[in-house]
Amino acid sequence: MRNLDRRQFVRATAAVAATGALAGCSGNGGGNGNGNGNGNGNGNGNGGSEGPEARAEAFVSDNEANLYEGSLEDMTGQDEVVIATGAGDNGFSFDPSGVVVSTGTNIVWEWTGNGGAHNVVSEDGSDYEFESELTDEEGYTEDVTVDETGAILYVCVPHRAQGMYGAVAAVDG
Ligand SMILES: [Cu+2]
Repeated sequence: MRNLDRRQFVRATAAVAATGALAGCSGNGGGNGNGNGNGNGNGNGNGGSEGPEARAEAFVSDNEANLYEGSLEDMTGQDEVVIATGAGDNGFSFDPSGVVVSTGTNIVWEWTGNGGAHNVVSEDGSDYEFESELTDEEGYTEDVTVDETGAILYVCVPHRAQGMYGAVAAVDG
């Protein structure tokens, strides 16, 4: 599912009808207060000033994702990409944790059985939204096909504090 939500600002035009002079009596005019109180500053959804790769990189970098070493792994041109879920020495990693794929790729998270129970849950700002089962079953899989360009930004909720984050950037080609 692709989240196309884009914040729209509805401007309350204060149509003050100041022109009714001919009506003689009146005196009361446009008392309508503008009602747009949306002061939220969440910066996503602005028409692509930052592409999927930049957003994916920033996400795993900012969250200090385990096994992320400063650049996304290029796995473009593949029909399917498997991300080990429960990788690394202690089983608290996604491997690869940061990856670039082509649109149309099926992303498969495959549980290793290590590190306890994991899940894969999209975070704010992700263009794809999903939540997997929470399980420790070796060989369990979840998958998402990325049909459009965008970033998948996700976390394993139980191991957030251990740095179990990951990101996928889906690009054309
Ligand atoms: Cu986990």
